[in-house]
Amino acid sequence: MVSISKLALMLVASSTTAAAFTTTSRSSTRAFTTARATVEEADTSTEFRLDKYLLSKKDDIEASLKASVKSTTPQTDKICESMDYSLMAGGKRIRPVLCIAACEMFGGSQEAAMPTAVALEMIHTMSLIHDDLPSMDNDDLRRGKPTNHIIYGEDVAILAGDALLSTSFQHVAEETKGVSADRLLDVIIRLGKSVGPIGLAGGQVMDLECEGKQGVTLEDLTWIHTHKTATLLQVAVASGAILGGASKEEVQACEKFALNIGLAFQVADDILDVTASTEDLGKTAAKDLDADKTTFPKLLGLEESKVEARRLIDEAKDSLEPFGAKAAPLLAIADYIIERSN
Ligand code: GRG
Repeated sequence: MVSISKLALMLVASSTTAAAFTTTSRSSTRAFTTARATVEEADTSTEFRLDKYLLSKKDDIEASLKASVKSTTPQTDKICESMDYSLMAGGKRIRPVLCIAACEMFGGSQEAAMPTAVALEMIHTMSLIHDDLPSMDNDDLRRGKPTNHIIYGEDVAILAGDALLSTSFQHVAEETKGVSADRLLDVIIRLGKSVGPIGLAGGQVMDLECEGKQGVTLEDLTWIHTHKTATLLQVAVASGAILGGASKEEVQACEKFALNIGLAFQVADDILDVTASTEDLGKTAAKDLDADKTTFPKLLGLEESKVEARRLIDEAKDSLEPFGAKAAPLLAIADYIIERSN
């Protein structure tokens, strides 16, 4: 059988132009606590304390997210409240942390990466708001809270997602300091691609088309999740690397790492959908079964999915070997991605 990571590499190569990739909960406290619990169990085998690392980033990320959406006139109070509601609803903040960790691996500062880290979380939050809409997954629970459209109505929820998306680009362009214009442009182009037809939107459309369909293959599933899930994690790591001053070859190594952790992230998500409770997940459990979706456990079986997730993470970690001890945060986050409980 062709491995998922090989399939993904082939699919990325065939669905993007050569320039595309080569030129180049319930509350946040709970999410970070979950990471601590997981890592403490693994503490005997690693000297790097991911729990401490995540906690050291948490306050700055949360504060930057909070400051990024502010109503400036009474007329914008409602849309900003709706944007803030979902952005500040908690979540693991994996994408911002990946971006900052990758930037720091190349000697860049957290400050240089933070506007992109915020933008990534805005884009991710937009995708969650839209994913939960009645016309998509039709869910009423996200991050342990009622979904955006349940609180603000479908019309405002759509617009809050749109506004988060456009604000994300404005935020990166306006707030990034101390980075050359060509590196910043590279980051903005990658962010744009990650949301379009060869990113979130394309992955979601293919996902909708496959819902309830028989004969969905591992290749179809890998295409969906490479674009719907892995791409944003890939951009998080690659952007951080670019902002930190990485060379083209170093960015490519980071992309390989991130594609594999992105796919493993989705395999873990599919596993959690059938093994974890709604309470633990902060979103409706067993949703994939109810919607008759093809998932990795459905195609591979639960145990084989766990083996595949571990294999993807091990392969991902190999890509960071050239960076030695400086890769410790990214390596630990990679393990956390498949050991997490929500
Ligand atoms: C409107 C242009 C446009 C695009 C949106 C709806 C959509 C298209 C795409 C769906 C993308 C999606 C929801 C993918 C699932 C990815 C995933 C596994 C999300 C869960 O991420 P976590 O676990 O969530 O990091 P938290 O809540 O911790 O942040």
